[in-house]
Amino acid sequence: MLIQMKKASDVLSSEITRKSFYMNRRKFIQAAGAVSGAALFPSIAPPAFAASAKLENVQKSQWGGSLQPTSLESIMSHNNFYEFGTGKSDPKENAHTLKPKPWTVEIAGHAKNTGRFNFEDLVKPHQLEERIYRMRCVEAWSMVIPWVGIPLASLIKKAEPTGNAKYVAFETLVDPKQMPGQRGRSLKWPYVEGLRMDEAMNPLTIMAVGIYGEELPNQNGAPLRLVVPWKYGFKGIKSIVKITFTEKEPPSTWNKQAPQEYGFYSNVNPDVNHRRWSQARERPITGEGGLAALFAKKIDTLKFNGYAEEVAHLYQGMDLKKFF
Ligand SMILES: Nc1nc2c(c(=O)[nH]1)N[C@H]1C(S)=C(S)[C@@H](COP(=O)(O)O)O[C@H]1N2
Ligand SMILES: [Mo]
Repeated sequence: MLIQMKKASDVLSSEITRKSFYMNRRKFIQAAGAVSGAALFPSIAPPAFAASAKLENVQKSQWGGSLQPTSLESIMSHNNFYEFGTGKSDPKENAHTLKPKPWTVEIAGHAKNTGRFNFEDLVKPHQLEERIYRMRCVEAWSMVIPWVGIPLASLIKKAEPTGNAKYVAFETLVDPKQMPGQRGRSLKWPYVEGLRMDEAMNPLTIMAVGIYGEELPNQNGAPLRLVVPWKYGFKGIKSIVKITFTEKEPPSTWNKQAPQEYGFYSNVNPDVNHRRWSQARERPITGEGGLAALFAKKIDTLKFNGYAEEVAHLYQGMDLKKFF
């Protein structure tokens, strides 16, 4: 998200290593840790790059097989997560203080099966799937991310919402000890987001628990975050602790922050510009190296981020310039 225009250096700083290099380095760190204790190697084992756990029994899906995923290094290095600072590299530097285990999620509001659930109990009944999605940030950069997650629809069905449930609201953890950015007032805490029920039930919408076949890195929203690929990235709320079924449209953080710039819907739309910049094109971040990324050719942004076939029907008859 953006209060000011992005600097070119923001992109440059994230393009350092390719995935293969990163993987090898991590294997080395694991080996070093196993033999002699990682503490002996503090300079090569920053906490943000600690090994995460492989996810078992992940099914491939029909989505995104032809897209070329962004390098894991870039996905983990160029983030928006204001709970850890407002800079793109702040989450990588600071998110090691987040403790995603143990984790509980409260289900509340208009549903039969409300209560507080262990993260594992919430996720276990559902089939994990890989979904390779293009993600488009409102700042006009994009990445292709191989998520692992479960359809939000299957989680919602388990909760058994009542007829009064018209929207789903989400909240991120509030704990300034774990999230140092919350000691400041860059945003109002908790970070909150929401979807209309039919958006939440759309098969494209997932709750992500992993990337590249492993548990989510902290900076990407461990242990559980929302992914809505036809909307701008800021709808993808991270480190969720509460899901509430509501009758009224719930508040969303960036809409509260700057209502003239960010609407509730936030669908990717090249025809509706941000008040301060065009949304017609985007710069894909690939992870192919610093200068290459900086001078990477922009591509046209597609309506609904390329997922019009799956979701355009949700907005039939709505004026998308008004409901932006
Ligand atoms: N809790 C929380 N969730 C958040 C944000 C945030 O600051 N706090 N930033 C959003 C924005 S603006 C984007 S673009 C995406 C970035 O996700 P990524 O860092 O995993 O690519 O997370 C979104 N979810
Ligand atoms: Mo964003």
